[in-house]
Parts: sequence; C-alpha cells; structure tokens
Amino acid sequence: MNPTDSDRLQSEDFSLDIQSYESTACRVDISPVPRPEYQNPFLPSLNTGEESQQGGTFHLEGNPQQFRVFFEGNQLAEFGSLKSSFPAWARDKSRAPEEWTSLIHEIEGSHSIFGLGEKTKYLEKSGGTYEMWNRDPSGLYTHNEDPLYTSIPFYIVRKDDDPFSYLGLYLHHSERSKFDVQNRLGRGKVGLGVAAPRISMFLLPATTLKEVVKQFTQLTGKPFMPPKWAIGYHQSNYGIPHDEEEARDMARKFRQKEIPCDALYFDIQHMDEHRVFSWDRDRFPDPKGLMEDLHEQNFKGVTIVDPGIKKEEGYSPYDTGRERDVFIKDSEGEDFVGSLWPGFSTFPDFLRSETRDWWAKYNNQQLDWGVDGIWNDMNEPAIFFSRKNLYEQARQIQQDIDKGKSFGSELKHHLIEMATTTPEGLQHRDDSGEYHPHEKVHNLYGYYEAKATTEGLKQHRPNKRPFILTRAGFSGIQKYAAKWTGDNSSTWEHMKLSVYMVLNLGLSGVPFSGPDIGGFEGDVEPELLTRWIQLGSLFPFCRNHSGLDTVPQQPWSFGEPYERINKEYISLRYRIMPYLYTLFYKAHRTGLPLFRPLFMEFPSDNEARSITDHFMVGDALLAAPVLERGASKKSLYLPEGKKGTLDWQDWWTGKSYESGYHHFDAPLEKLPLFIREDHGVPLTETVQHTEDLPDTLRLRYNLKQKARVPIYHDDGETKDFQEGDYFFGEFVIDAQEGEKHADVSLEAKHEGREPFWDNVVLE
Ligand code: MIG
Repeated sequence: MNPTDSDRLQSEDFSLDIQSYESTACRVDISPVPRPEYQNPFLPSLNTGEESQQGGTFHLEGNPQQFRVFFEGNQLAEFGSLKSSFPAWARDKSRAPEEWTSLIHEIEGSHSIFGLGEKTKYLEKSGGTYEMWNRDPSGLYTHNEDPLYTSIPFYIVRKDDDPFSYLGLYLHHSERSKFDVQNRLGRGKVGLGVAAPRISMFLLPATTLKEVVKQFTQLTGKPFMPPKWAIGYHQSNYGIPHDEEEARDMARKFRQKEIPCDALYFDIQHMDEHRVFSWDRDRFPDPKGLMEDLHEQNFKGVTIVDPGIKKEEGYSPYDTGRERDVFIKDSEGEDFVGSLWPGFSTFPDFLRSETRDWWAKYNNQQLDWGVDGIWNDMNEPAIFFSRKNLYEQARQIQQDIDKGKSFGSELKHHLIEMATTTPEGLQHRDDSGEYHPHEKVHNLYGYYEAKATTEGLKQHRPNKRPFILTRAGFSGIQKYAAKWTGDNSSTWEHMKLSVYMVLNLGLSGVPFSGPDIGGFEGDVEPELLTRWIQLGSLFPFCRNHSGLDTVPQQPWSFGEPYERINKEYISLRYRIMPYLYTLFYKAHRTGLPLFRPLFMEFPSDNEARSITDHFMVGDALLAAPVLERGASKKSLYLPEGKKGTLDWQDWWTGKSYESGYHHFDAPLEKLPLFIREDHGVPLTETVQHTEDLPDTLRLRYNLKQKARVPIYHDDGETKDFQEGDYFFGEFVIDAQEGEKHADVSLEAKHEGREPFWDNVVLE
C-alpha cells in the first residue's frame, strides 16, 4: 500500500509514518532522515491483528515538529519537540552519551496518567520522572526509588469530556527509556525519551479503561492461567527453612494450627554453596523425599533460581554451558564473568534460543526432584561486581576522596549503586550469531529467562500449567510469570505503596502480582503484619516473605490476638477461592486485572476518580484496608452507578449502606469489605489448601433486582481446560416481587466438566 498524505509526515530532519490496525490501534514510526540502519530483533512480537485498509483508520496532521494523531475525525493526541538528542527534561545526564530520540506528548492539565508498570510514588503518576531500566535497588527502596526491577513502557491517559476518554501509549522499545510526567500551571505533558535512533510507539484509544487494558494485553499477550495452588497463601523467608526438618516442621505447623497454606519457598540457603540447580546435601539430604512429604500434606515447593552460573570446572551447568556456548560475552568476546551469590559466575544469554533450550533442561532437573514452581530472582540482571567495574568503583572512590569527600553514607550508596548495576560492555548474540550491545536488550533479560523456564517446565510436564515467579520483566511478562515487587520494607509506607504498585501493574497488563507481605527489609511489628495480611489476603499474588535475620513474620509469630486475626483473613482468601479463581480465568481470557481502581468499575462517578486507598477486587467486592498505624476507623467512599446511588452491603454485618462517604469502625480484626448492589460472590467453607473442594457452594449476594454471579471451575492444574474440560456458568439470582425468597438458577455456559459442588446454599 502506498502511504497517502495522511499516513506520512516528512520534513528535512524526520519522517513519520502511521499504520492502522483493525484492533483499533495504530503504530507511529518516527525516524530521522536518512533513516538509520537500526533494528532490534529481540523485541517480543506483538499481536497487532490485521492492518486496517479502509474505515476505522488513523491519520497524522501537522509536521514532524508538531503533529497530531486522529482517529475517525477525533483528535487523540498531540506531540511536539521531536529531537534526536537526550531530552532536556531528564535531569540525570550521566546516560547522555548514548543515542537518544525524544519528544513531548502534550496533554491537558486535567488529564491523569496511570500505568508505567512497577513504579513507586502514588497511583496517579504526575510529578515524576520515570526510567525504564531493570534494576535491583539493593536493599530497602524508598517511596521515590526509580527505576525498579521490571520495565513496562506503557501508560494510560485519562481524559475528560472526550469521546475517547482513555488513551494507551506503548513505547515499543526495550532500550533505556524515560517518561517525564508533569502537570504544571494547568498544562500537562509526558516527556518521552528513548536511547535509540528512532521511536516506534502504539496508540490505543478507547472509551473505557477496561477496553484499554484489554487492547494492551491483546497486543502484548494475555496472562497465563496459573495452577490453582499458585493463588493460595504462600510462606517464604530468606534463610528459612534452613534444613529439611525445618521445612517439615513449617508444613506441620500450618496444618496443626489450621492456617491455610499451599506453598513453601526455598531461598538460596537450600543450595550447595549457592550453585544454582543444586541442594546442600548436608542440610537437604533427600530433596525428592522432602518434596514427597510436602506433597503428602498438600504443600507445593518452590525453589529460587538465580541466573549466575558459578565459574567452576566440573560443575555441570558451567561445563555444558561452555560447550554449548550459551553465556553473555564481554567487550572482548570472552564469556563475561561477574560476581553473584556463588562467587565469580557466567551469565546465560537468554536471548539465544540455544541458551533457552539448555536452560530448559536444567529446570527439568528441578522438577525431577519434585519441585513444583520456580522463582527467578536477580534477573535484571543484578550483578554484584565484575573485575572491570570494581576498578571503576575504586577509581571513583579515589576521585571522591581527592575531592575531599569522606566515607559517608553517600559514598556507600554510590558503591551499592555501582555494585548492582549491570556492567557496561556486555554483548549478546542473536540466533544468527550477530553481536548486539547489552544496553539494547537489558530490559528483556528477565522476560527471556521466564520464557526459557516456562519451556523447561512444559517439556517436563507437558500437560501441567507452569508456575514461575519473577522479579524482572518487560511488557508481556504476564504470558509467563507472576511478578512480585522485590525487596520492600516492613513499613506502613510500603504497605500503602504496595496497593498503588499492584493496581498500576494490573493496568499495565500484569494482573498476577503482589508484594512481600509483611515487608522484606527490617523487622515487622505485629500490627503491621496483621494489617498487611488482611490486605494481602486479597492480593492476586499472596506470599509472606521476609529478609535474612529479620524478626520471624509467620502468621503465628506474635501470638494472640494477631495469630487469630491473621488466620481469619488467610481463611477468608480460601473461602472466596471460587470467586478469585473465576477472576483469574477472566484475567487469562481478557487481561483485566483482579485489583481495580474504583474508577475502572465506576467511570461515571466523578468522586471515585481520585480515590486511591480503597479499590475493587473484581467487579463485586470493594475492599478498604486500614493503612495507618494505630487506626481503628476507616473513612471511605462507596461509589454510585450510572443511574445514581447504589446499595453496598457490609461483608461482615450484612447491613446496607448507600453510595457516599462513610466512617466505619475498623479495629484490628476488621478489614472493611462490601458487596456491590446486584452482585455476588461464590464461596465455600474454609479449606486448608486449594486441592480440597467442599461439596457445598455458597452464594453471598447483595440483591435489589437481579444479580448474575459467574463461576469457573476446572481441574486446577492441567491444560485440559484449553480443550474444553471446564465448567463456566452464571448463577442468576432474581428478586421475586412480593415473595420472600429470591429465585436462583444456574445458567451453564460451558459444561465440559461437572461443577465441584453438589448443593448450593444462599447466604
Ligand atoms: O541479594 O535470595 O529479592 O526476595 O530473598 C538478595 C535472597 C537476593 C533478593 C530477593 C529476595 C531474596 C534474596 N534475594
């Protein structure tokens, strides 16, 4: 197709092209003239769908310096200040030497920005400059820390009074990029910069927020469907279990205390001197037997896997890796050697298919031991130091000393910063053997590791759904892994932050995420742990994890009344498991998150637009966690629907409340929770693990006229659901006028499997 005038804008310096897709998305390609020879063969492929030939098309107006994008006669976006240079607004000039392209997306002051994946700060992103560069901040990160482990160069603009109220913008680049979200004097802007000689971006206009997220996950991939055990409560702790006995004790304790739990994690202490794919046989003499014992009690085992392969002849992953030539190269073309937990190590080049194949085999071995899931840490990659950057560090320290600086905390921070940054000069090879600088693909390292690990798990257990937990990732990581938000700390600030992070990850296409419940760094206090477990019982990914030598934070660690309350909320998660599982299935099919800001469900309610400390879990439950120390009340807003006020039913008392602001008592044992009008939640009695399926299904609903309560069920572990082996239906609950009882029927939509329940009880 020859580009028409409106498909292309051209000046002496730049040329712009726009391509329309039938999925109502467009791609804008911006290149300097002459067009540079530049490609990135590693970018994950996108499902754009068919190119749109007529109707429903986008076009450009203006000139490359100031251009506008239109869709069916509506202006969607305006851009200016296109430059082939490091953006002036990016304060940190240290990265300036690379080739950059930058421009400004001009928005109204009243517009809001969401998304950007795993970022700190608040739910709305204005007033910050964000960088996409996967990074281990090492140790405790603050409310302002940036960048973090995972990069998703995607944001959503929420507009007012516009036929397309939402616009998604995806910068299709794995190179380092920067986003400057500012809103001053009534004007807004998002500065965009990328370390590449050109820019390629997608625009996704939509009338609703849900539509944008669906479109973005259409483009980058729908989330994987986890095995059911992966959405239970998980217990983890760096350093614990220290040996087999401690692992067995831990499992026993959960069952004795009747605190539900599905999985135990084995952090780096389980390995033989930190060599990946090994066990310390003194402390874990029989991993297979241990896993069998855990399985006996319906526990799953998840082991950590770091990317560093100890450089040591005789160590099989190193030897075979050398043979198959799978490691990242340094600037001289030798295997790059850096330091990680096992000492000097080489690093798999996951961008090569040969490496992924090799890696898959080692993950197989894990499964031979009976391990159920894999936890990928340090995959930014975080590298403690290499010979080269040690020298660089020493040189900088010397310079600082020469300048009269003392060895204060600043210097220490600087050291840590350098130590966990991937060294420069690394090289990757594509499958044809061509070399590419690490900088181009850094942000894809964790993504390709997760892909390779998925491959390994699939080879070993072809029909089982894999579970992988990752720290680093890129747009599309939702296809392969759940995501936890790294080394947070045991502070109230961090608990709040975890709400914003999980909400924004969900808006960025990653529904399956959660923080270390209780916090990683530092000693948790009992009240904080309990409040975090209350909130955490609703997180899509629900794992209590903490750092080495921190105060134990198991649900029972602080005795009563904390243990009883922690148990009650973990049990709540297991009671509403049918609801959560149905939401996971919906997320898998549509990309919609479980954790939703109020304005996702109630777009017509202006008041709901700015609420950030309470949110929806699916479309039926509103949760308002207490996030303040010592608080025993919660003020909250119950949104209204399109047609006005709604009835909200208190989960605990059954009492009705109208839309509007309310103050609720929320003593330590209470998480305010409400059911939306004409909605319901399928649940069961409490179980101890997800393999236990009670034969009674309960329906708790808030009925005015008619509620539809969807329910999904499958075998919880295989891929047979893809062949139709599942049940999906909707309970239709009708309020019969003049009659006391509601009329309930189950409309089966897909009956490839029997429901698990024999009878239904209405609550
Ligand atoms: O350098 O494996 O974020 O969850 O417990 C620290 C030990 C390495 C960082 C992970 C954390 C894990 C810890 N790891």
